[in-house]
Amino acid sequence: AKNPLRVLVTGAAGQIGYALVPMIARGIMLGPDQPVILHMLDIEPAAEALNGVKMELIDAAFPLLKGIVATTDVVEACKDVNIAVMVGGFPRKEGMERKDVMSKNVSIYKAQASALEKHAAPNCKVLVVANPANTNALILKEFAPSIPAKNITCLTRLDHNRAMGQISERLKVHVSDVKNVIIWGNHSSTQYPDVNHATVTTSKGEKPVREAVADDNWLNTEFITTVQQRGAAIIKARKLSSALSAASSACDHIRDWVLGTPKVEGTSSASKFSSS
Ligand code: NAX
Repeated sequence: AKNPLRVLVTGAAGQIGYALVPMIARGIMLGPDQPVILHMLDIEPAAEALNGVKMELIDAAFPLLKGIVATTDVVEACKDVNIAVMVGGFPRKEGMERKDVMSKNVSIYKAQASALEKHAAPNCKVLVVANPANTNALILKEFAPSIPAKNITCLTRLDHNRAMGQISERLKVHVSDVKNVIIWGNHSSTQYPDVNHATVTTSKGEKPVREAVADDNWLNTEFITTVQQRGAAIIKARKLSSALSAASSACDHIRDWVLGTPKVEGTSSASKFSSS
């Protein structure tokens, strides 16, 4: 049997955390034969809620879940982790300026970077989900210089999956038949979902997406804005931001990174260098 991997989720008492931790414990992130130990970090005001999540994880009796560390102590949370999914952060609140959110997150990410730097397992892989994701990843890289830069990434896979979802809906094909979509740029409304290399498999074989859609106007306008503004559409509908899709995409991101992608399929992952 494989040794368990330690997976850190920060902000684990939040919305995305609540969707993400059971996916990890079920083997969706690292595979059905990979035992895991979950490390969950949140802040003091959320400590009780965090303990509630821990109770539910115990109650779910996951066969792959070999241990749970639920804590508000960043050092304890980072100890020996192999994978770190950084979901916690300070959200932008009404009346706050972008620079205020930035400076709050700079201090959070500085502290968490130092803890990972000192206490994480060598070769720890980091995925930043919390916005501004690219900036938070950059701060993490600056303050955790011993973690190889290539091990620090942030989430664009949700945008990638959203783009594939729109093509699949439009062409009435299954999403797994759409391949090689690319997301360029930041996780924000300035991103460019690129279907120029994408293909779709239908009963008549494989075709470029542009040819199959046969509507450049839609691909160049509505398709792009729908993907760019999907997050806002979810908030409008749910009165809460994307959570299950974000959690699922975070699993896709790590799974493809650790276990590899099928030969012919592309994926999207942002690094701190792709800024807007
Ligand atoms: P929630 O507000 O539900 O959860 C955030 C959690 O983080 C809370 O439990 C909070 O107590 C905790 N937290 C705050 N400061 C912390 C700290 N210093 N250390 C540890 N935990 C801390 O937000 P949720 O909906 O889960 O979203 C989390 C983040 O994901 C947000 O920044 C959001 O903007 C970002 N998103 C990024 C996406 C992407 O594709 N890159 C998409 C989804 C999501 O909007």
